[in-house]
Amino acid sequence: MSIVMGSQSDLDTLKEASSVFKEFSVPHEIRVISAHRTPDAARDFALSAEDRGLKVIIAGAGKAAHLAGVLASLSLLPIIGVPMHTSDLGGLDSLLSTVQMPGGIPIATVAIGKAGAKNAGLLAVAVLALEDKALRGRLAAYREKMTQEVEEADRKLQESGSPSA
Ligand code: RP5
Repeated sequence: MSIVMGSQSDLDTLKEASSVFKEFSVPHEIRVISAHRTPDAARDFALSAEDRGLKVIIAGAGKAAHLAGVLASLSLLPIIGVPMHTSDLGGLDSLLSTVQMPGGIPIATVAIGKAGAKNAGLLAVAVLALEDKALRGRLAAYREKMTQEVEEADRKLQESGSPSA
């Protein structure tokens, strides 16, 4: 599993994906590779990814975010794109650059920013879980815990007395 980002400045966001992998004990690497600033490294990374045993690549980038698209153009591995939040356009620039791929070269694009990075991690876990029963069990338990937390929050709210209509 690999998490790649276009700049060191993306790390705070992509840490969310790394946290998910740590929670599920999924081994992973974290790389800074830019489609624009280090195009040769991006190409080498994509062409060697499958031979290195990677199964899914998470690629996060911002602004004219071409990293996920470039990797997807050079690798058959599933690529999950995380659009970074940006100061100028709020991440809409990153989102459109990542999601609007031409037919034939797909990227599974998630939400802008930290929620997207977290979901990228969970989506990658779901892909791995297709062939790993133990991991699938941990994913099911994760979902169940979330469900219980929402039910518990609702129960407490009802006990404290909901406002009358
Ligand atoms: C993109 O430009 C990076 O992915 C980052 O989100 C954005 C800004 O990069 P820095 O100028 O902070 O290196 O390529």
